[in-house]
Order: sequence, then C-alpha cells, then structure tokens
Amino acid sequence: MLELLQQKLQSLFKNLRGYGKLSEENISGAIREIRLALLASDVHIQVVKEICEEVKQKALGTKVLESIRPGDQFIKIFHDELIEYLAADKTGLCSSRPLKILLCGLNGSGKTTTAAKLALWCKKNRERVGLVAADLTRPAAIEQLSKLASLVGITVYAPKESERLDDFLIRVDSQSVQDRLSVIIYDTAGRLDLDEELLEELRHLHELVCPQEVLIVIDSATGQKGVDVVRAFKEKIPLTGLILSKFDGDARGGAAFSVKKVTGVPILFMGTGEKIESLEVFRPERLVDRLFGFGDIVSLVEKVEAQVKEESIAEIEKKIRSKQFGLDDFLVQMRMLKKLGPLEQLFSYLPQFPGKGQMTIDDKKLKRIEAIVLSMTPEERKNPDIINGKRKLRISRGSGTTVAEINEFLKRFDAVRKMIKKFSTKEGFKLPFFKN
Ligand SMILES: Nc1nc2c(ncn2[C@@H]2O[C@H](COP(=O)(O)OP(=O)(O)OP(=O)(O)O)[C@@H](O)[C@H]2O)c(=O)[nH]1
Ligand SMILES: [Mg+2]
Repeated sequence: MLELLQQKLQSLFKNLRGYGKLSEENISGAIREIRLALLASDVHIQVVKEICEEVKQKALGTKVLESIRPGDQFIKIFHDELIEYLAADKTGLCSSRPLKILLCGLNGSGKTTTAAKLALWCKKNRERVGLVAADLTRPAAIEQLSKLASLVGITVYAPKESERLDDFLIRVDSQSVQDRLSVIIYDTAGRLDLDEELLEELRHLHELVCPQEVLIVIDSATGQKGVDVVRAFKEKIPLTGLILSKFDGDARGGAAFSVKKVTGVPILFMGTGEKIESLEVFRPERLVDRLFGFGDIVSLVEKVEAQVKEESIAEIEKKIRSKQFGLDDFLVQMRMLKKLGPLEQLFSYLPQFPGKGQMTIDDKKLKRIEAIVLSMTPEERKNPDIINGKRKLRISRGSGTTVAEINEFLKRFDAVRKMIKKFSTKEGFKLPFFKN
C-alpha cells in the first residue's frame, strides 16, 4: 500500500537530510519531487497543488531551529500537512444504539466482505451484531454473506422467497428488536457504474432503513475516480463515512489523500486484506508515519517539538534576565507557558518559586488576569508600582474584576519580579527548568 509514494519519499528524504540550509531554491526542488511523487501515487491534482503550496509557505516561513537539521524540519512540516489532509473531526462510528449501518458502493468494491469484517469488528467491541442481506439483485450475494458471517458466528437476515423489500425490512426491524441487536449492518447491491436507476433504488432503500451511518466502500485502486464516485453517491444519500477497501492491494493508494479533502466525507476504516480480520480503524498519523518510515519519523517529530519548547523557554529566560520584565511580558509568558504544557509542572521545578503549588493557572484564571492587564495603560503595565487605589478602581471596572483580585495578582507579580531580580544578580545561575 502506497509503496510507490513511500519509496519516492524516502529517497527524497535521504537527500533532504543532507541539506545544511533550507533555501528557496532547495525547497522548490524538494517540492517538485513531492509533487511528482504524489501525482504518481494518484493523488488528485488539486490536492497535490494545495499540499505543495501549503508546505512551501510553511517551510519558507518557519524559523530554522538551531539543533535540528533543516531537512528534518522540512520533513516534519510535510508530515504534519499530510496528516491534516487525512484527518477528520469524525473518527469513529456514531454512538447511538441500536445503530444501523448501510454500506454502499460500486460493484466489486468490497461491500459484502467489508460488511462481514465490520460485523466482526463490532462483535469484538462487545456489540450484538446482525447482518442484513439487502442485495436482492444477486441471489449469490446472500449466500456469500451467509458464508462469511458463519465464519464469525454472526446471524444473517435474508429475504424470503418473493418477499418484497419493504416487507423484508419491516420484518428485520422487529426481528432485530427481538434479538436485542445493538448494531445492524446492511449489505447492498453493487452499482456497476454511476447508474441513475440504481442510485435511485439506493435512495429508496435509505429511506426505508433510516440508518444513522451510511458508509461508502471505495476500492483503493479506484484512484481519482473514487472521488467522483463519492460525489455522485453523496448527491443521492447523506454519506457519513468512507471505508477504503483493498488498501493492501494497490501500490498507489493516493485516493486516500484526495477523498476527504475534496468530498468532505471522513475515512473511518480501511480494509487491508482478504481475511475477515483485515479491517483497521483509519488513523492518519499511523498511515503517514508508515509512509515516512515509522521509527525515524517518531523520533524526529519528538526532537523538533522538544526543540521548539526549548527555544520558547530560552526567549523567556532572556527577557527575564534583561530586567525589563513588565506585566505585558508576564502575560505573554503565561500564555506561552500555558501552551508549553502543564504550567504547574514547569513551576514545580522551581524550588524557590514563591507560592509554589498555588500557581496552577487554569484557563478561567488566565482570562481574568488577561482582562486585568489589558485594562491597564501601557505605562501601568511597564511600571506596576504606580498603580494606586484610584487606578485599581478604574482597572477593576474596566476588566470586570474586583480590587481584591487585582491586589492579589499584583502581589504575585511582585513576588515573581523579586525572585527574578535575585536570580539575575547571581552570576551564572540557571533556573532549573531553563537548563539545556
Ligand atoms: N486484498 C483484499 N481484497 C479484498 C478486500 N476487500 C474485499 N476484497 C476482495 O474483493 C472482492 C470483491 O469483494 P466483495 O465483498 O464481493 O465486493 P462487493 O462490493 O460486495 O461486490 P458486489 O456485491 O458484486 O457489488 C472479493 O474477492 C474480496 O475478497 C481487501 O481489503 N483486501
Ligand atoms: Mg456484495
């Protein structure tokens, strides 16, 4: 799966990693390679364009981190971008029970196999599952589904001879209540091509079943055409997700990158083999990591993130040491620290920090502090000592806080300032959490 892209990227990365510097020229070269690799892997041209443009802008606009090789940094940008293209807000199946799942897709895309796979997956997740053979056009289809289901001990509901579709579905409804099913999966007839009549039939079936999930099964080898197929189905019925089947079989597999972006339908699972167990929950990070060479990329990502953290902390340290530490800076640093991780954890490294333990800053508190600081004049922020009673009253009105809160905050800030003064007079003293 995606072997082609994998090969191309890994050879590109080998070159990139040697770069001592990222210039506009070598970024353009790398982007060109990426464009070719993505196109060769059957990624939609529009998506290729967008990814390349985005990566280029980000690479040019990113500050080069000192201890990270520029090539590595570039790879990280590309890595994150690909994940963004694959990721969706919706990641799992709808949580309401009983859950009805309708599978649809073109002829031979893998619906019946996927229905059985999904049933097994649900069963493993402690659901009571039933499979419904709603493919009435092909008698062999019922047999195929029954055979697969018997392998995993799942009941199949099939129409009786000459039973009408509406009657059959009503019967399934009451039967599934009796059997206390929590998940009911409907396998439908394939559509040879985007045939209007069959699409209409599917719409009718959808109306009768009223499923919470409508999943389209797309053969990974369909490539860009898959995007058109999803679009056409989506016009008729509200698709809630997509399953990429036969992901093991196609060396290109680029459809994955296009389909979510172009159609907005999230990929939920992928079929990775003919066996009934071969169904995986779709995880963009895992796929991209695999693509980039797993072990390598994980350590690289961690390294870049650690470096970003270190650089932000170094900035803070510089400011603190320069003694021009006003309330504006304090606010900026607090926001930054909040981003860096649990604030209390950072402060807990500071044995001398006054009021340690009470320094947990939750979002609500931070917002109030922000409001206080923003209600001050620039002069007050630079030199908080001038804030007298009258000024406090004004600030409290402006920020919707109380004078007591302002007093408390100023007291804290003063303590921090004093501590900073103490530190900055000690030659070569390093704050414990600032060490390299
Ligand atoms: N390698 C591989 N083969 C798969 C996968 N999913 C399905 N297949 C195979 O694809 C073929 C078609 O699968 P079906 O499940 O019958 O497809 P369908 O969409 O139900 O087909 P119709 O009902 O005729 O429209 C079968 O030979 C399956 O074994 C997969 O994830 N990997
Ligand atoms: Mg079928």
